[in-house]
Amino acid sequence: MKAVKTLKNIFENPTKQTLDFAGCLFWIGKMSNRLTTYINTNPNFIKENQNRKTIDLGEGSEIIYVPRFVPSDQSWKWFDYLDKEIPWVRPTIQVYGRSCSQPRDTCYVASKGLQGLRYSGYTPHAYSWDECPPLKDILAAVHEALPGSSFNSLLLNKYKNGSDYVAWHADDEKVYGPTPEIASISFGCERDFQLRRRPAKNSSLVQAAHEEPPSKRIKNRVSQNNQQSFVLKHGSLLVMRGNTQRDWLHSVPKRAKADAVRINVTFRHIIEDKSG
Ligand SMILES: O=C(O)CCC(=O)C(=O)O
Ligand SMILES: [Mn+2]
Repeated sequence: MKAVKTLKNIFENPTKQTLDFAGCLFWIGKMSNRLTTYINTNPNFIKENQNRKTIDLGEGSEIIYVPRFVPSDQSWKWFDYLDKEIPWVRPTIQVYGRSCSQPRDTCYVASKGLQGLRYSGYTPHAYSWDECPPLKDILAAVHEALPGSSFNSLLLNKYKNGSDYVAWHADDEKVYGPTPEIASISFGCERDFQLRRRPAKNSSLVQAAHEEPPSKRIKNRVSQNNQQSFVLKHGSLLVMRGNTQRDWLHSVPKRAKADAVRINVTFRHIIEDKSG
């Protein structure tokens, strides 16, 4: 009863301290609302607070992995859009001189006026960003997370189940320049993403191995430094940068247990063709 009387008194005859305290509470409430809105809408903030891992692969190669880059609900909305609305194709490609069906669906989007992309004997049709508006939102989120990036093209992949895959390769096409940054977001079924170092005859690492005593050489051979593996989660972001395409290969291997669709969007920057 006494407490009720005291509260009544405070409301009816507020002192300056009481008013300051109330103002302070109001301000904290307002800031906390703003913070909640910011966290929910700003992917960059999400990135900074969602366990962003940077993996130094050595010799100027680097991977960034953010397991929960896009919140799950938003990721499912984008998954549904991509699954239903993208004009997927399964092209015929050339591998070691033989024609075969690419073991996953694909689509290509690029800004106007860029030089065309060609890989494995296949030249994909370039759709425009305006033909697939949600891709512009995903692109904006990636740009915000990676200051200084300026992606102007996008290769999309759809793996219908664990029998679809991408074989060991590097995205080292000339159009991407010598040290491309490639940002990849995954939606849907989790899949393994593997990296392995390319054998480089003249690399300083190989030379160093030769100079080491035999005991150390054996240790190096069994170490995992030449391989990396990630489970690419729904809504995750993986970035390859620096010399990764020069010195490493990557793949998404077949997985019998992967029984659902995975969609992957990989943003890249195509350099301007100054030759003509
Ligand atoms: O699906 C992935 O995560 C990788 C795809 C890929 O390496 C590529 O499209 O070049
Ligand atoms: Mn690739």
